[in-house]
Amino acid sequence: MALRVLPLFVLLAGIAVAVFLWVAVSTQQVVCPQATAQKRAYAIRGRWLAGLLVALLAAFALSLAFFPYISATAALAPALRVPVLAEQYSFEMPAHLPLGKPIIFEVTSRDVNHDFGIYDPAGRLLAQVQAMPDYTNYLRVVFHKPGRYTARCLEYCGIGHALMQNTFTVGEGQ
Ligand SMILES: [Cu+2]
Repeated sequence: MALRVLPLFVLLAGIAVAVFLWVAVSTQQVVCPQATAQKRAYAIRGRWLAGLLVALLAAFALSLAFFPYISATAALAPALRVPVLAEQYSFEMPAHLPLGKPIIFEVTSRDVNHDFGIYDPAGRLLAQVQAMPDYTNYLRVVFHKPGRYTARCLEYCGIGHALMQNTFTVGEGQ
């Protein structure tokens, strides 16, 4: 077995040594002076950087319209402002809200930290925000379906937390 492997090893080792020798001999002469190579490399790097900057600026400009904060800010102006006051263990808020209009809930708390979570008529969580004492959080919502919605507290706030909820209707007119 060892005798059959030996010729193959010698052949492969010979090829490897030949490659090393070829590289060593062929790089004896300086093909390009160091200063010239460096200058050329810096020029290539400069062009790559310029290309990259152009590509990034183009991507930034093209994606600016999809930036979420801009649409959110633009939508703030014409909205109906609805104050919500959370307290142990209820929410003080209107019983009826309009359909299809932007609403900004101004959510705060009278006592401890609560959470104002809005569930649609199918029981899915639509939006939520913290209700904090001495601080107002703004929650923008547009209701697209009429029906009975439920606001639930989503942060443990005391012994009655599990019962802390309120319902309101969404429909035409307000
Ligand atoms: Cu709670």
